[in-house]
Amino acid sequence: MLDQNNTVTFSRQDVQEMDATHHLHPFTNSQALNDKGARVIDKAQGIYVWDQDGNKMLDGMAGLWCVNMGYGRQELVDAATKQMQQLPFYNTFFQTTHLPVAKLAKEIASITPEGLDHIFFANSGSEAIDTILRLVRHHWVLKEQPEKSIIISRENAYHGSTLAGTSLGGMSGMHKQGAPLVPDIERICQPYWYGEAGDMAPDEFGLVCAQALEEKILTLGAHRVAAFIAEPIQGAGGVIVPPASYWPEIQRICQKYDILLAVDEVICGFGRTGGWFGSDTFNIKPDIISMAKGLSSGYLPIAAVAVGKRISQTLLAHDDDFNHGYTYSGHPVAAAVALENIRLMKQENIVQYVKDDIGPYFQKQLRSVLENHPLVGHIEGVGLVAGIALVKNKDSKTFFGDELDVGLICRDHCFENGLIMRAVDSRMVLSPPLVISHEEVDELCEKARHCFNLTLADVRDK
Ligand code: PXG
Repeated sequence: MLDQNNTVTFSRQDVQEMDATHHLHPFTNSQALNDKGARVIDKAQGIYVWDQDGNKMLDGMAGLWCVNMGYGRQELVDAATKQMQQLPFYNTFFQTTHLPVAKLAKEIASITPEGLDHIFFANSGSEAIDTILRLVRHHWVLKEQPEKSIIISRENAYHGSTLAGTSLGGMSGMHKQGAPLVPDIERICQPYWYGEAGDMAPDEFGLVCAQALEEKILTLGAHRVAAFIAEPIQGAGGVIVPPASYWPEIQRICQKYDILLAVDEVICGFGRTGGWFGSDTFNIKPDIISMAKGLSSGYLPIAAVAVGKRISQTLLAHDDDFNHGYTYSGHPVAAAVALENIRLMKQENIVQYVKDDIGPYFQKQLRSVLENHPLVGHIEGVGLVAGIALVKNKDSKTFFGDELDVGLICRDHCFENGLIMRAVDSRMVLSPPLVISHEEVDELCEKARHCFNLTLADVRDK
């Protein structure tokens, strides 16, 4: 079709047809999607997105946990344009560098936890995780302890979907596909207090879960364990916030047995929890961290691994190559956008805003508007991330059975009623742009309550 200016326009049906015929979506049942037709997202501004039918939706997920500074930031567009004109691409492999990547490495080193002052670049969180896996194992080989190769992670963790990410993650649905997985990976329980603690108090349960790491290390032998990897708060697992006792005990155990502590900051990084990193919020002292998503507010793909002194000194002490890297490691345009994104975050004092102002307000409003709803069993969260457990009976803490996907029912009501919320089984999760205002938080909570009512009407007698 042609519009008045003789340019080709596409209807929603055109887009859906091309999509159904040729596009394989991530984490999607393509058959079911093609019967229904994908929702076509057309434009975005601030914390809102519009579909091609003109429906406006409050994006309670910041895209996919990433558009931290909100949509439509002209400064980020300008940074990309300028860098594309100056130098659209050059690699960083063969003893070359460029200003944006060098500046970004310095900038990241200045905001990461103490000692993490060498930065390796990648394009996605999954690639950053692969980098961590290879780097920590390589570290122990260089230290002449090659038998220290096992990495311990957690059930229900998400560390991306490359083979290393899938293997380190704790998602059983992923493990079944594309196996065999990477060897020498072991898992321990997750610190999911509301769902799995029984009668234990939060701090008691936090200690039990952390001590599962010690038991695992003792079973395997500390001389065989390279690292422990975990997200500060599990994101894709349903926003699981560990009890306060958990991280200090994990830290103690890693120190005691000389195990590297790798922290996956792909969701928690860049202000989400009210610190630059989740490690700041939980007072974790990691040896290595991954970051992606919020690094560029999702405007371009870029990820990084910040490497602490223990590992970087080992690497730098050896006169040899680290044989690892991606064509687009430190892509100049993505680096320029990330730099501008961090500059904007600082200029707008966004981390402080999440910590002292909008984060506490969001957590308070969620509880005051939603906690007494019959479907809501528990709300947990920190800063601008939250998970809401939907239950069949909140007094007896009875969960819905597998035959009823309450999360998907709720997610569909949200989409139909102008709110984007993600469902992780029966948990609804929220991670809105960090620039959200007080009025927008109120709107989000009211919309969520309305959608919970619609969901309740659907599931009441089931
Ligand atoms: N680590 C963590 C903690 C993540 O949340 C990755 C690594 C991988 O990043 P990339 O950029 O390779 O996707 C992630 C990504 C969801 C969802 O449905 C979550 C993620 C990605 C896609 C979907 O919640 N997190």
